[in-house]
Amino acid sequence: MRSRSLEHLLLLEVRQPALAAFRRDVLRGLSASPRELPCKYFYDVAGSELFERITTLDEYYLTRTEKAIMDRDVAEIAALLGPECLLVEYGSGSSTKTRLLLDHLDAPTAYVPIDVSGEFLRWSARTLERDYPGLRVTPVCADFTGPINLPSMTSRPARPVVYFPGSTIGNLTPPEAVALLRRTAELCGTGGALVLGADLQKDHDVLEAAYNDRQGVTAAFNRNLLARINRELNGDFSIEHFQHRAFYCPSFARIEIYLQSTRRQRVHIADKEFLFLGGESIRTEYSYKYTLESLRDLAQLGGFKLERTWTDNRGYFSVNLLTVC
Ligand code: SAH
Ligand code: AVI
Repeated sequence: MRSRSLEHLLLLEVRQPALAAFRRDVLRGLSASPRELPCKYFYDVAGSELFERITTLDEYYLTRTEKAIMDRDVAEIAALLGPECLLVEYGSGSSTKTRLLLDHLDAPTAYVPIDVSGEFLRWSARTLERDYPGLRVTPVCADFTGPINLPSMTSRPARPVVYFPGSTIGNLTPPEAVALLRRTAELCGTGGALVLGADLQKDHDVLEAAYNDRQGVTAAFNRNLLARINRELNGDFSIEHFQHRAFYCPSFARIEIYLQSTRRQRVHIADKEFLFLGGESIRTEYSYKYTLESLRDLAQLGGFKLERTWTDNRGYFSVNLLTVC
């Protein structure tokens, strides 16, 4: 009983600064012109579960295609990574594709999944620990765009290999992606490696369908951000009066996702009031689409060399092995 309430106090201590940062970022983003909200806040438990449903949709080819590449090529990828690496994953979510890597890696020293969605992360880590009894799993609830302190857990010097699947890199702007790669190169050290999943440019209709599914799951995922603000920050968004909009912008090679106000309305959060005109939008996400060329440039700017790329036969998605220069 006593240890449960201690755990509760510890969780509160972790959550208070996170809640303050959420409030600060939301107020700042809604005061900006044009309005925007950081996409990392999609992922509370409800958001992570909605994302898992997205991965199963007919239109959302990304997860299926990346998994098919991994199914086919994981043995080769794991052999190139070598023995006894410390596997770190950015934006691990349900860690589903990670299992393929773990099944093939030669004696990984530990697995460190990093994700902002704390409760979902702890659940995924527990499930993985149960299924891989010999593996040390140390979840870290953190923003991978900030400083990353790896837990020290082995007496031998760790050789970190970073796994960053799902094309979550695409949710960063190119300068943010370069900055993340530079910090990752530092974390891995010379000879270190990054396995990066990145979605590729393709027919615009295929791209737009993936973010406008017929069942409306992506719309629910997008709107959940407003529900989360209502729940955690005591906001009063009238969620049914915001509609999901997603389209491909070829000049930036990115899907842009918005919540558009369907009428003139006022919203209150903390002690602030925001007036939305009919048709006014909040940008909630970018999802950049790469080419093999732009991936090579990104790798180089980020302090890596693009060693190998594996793609599916339609050229929809890529899994890339980058090594620190
Ligand atoms: N890797 C999984 C999940 C991708 S969804 C897959 O390939 O299917 C994106 C994941 O990244 C979510 O779990 C989300 O919570 C996490 N995430 C998004 N932005 C993040 C950030 N800035 N720092 C840490 N985790 C983040
Ligand atoms: C996590 N990330 C790569 C997804 C994407 O495709 O950009 C998030 C997403 N947004 C809407 N649908 C899926």
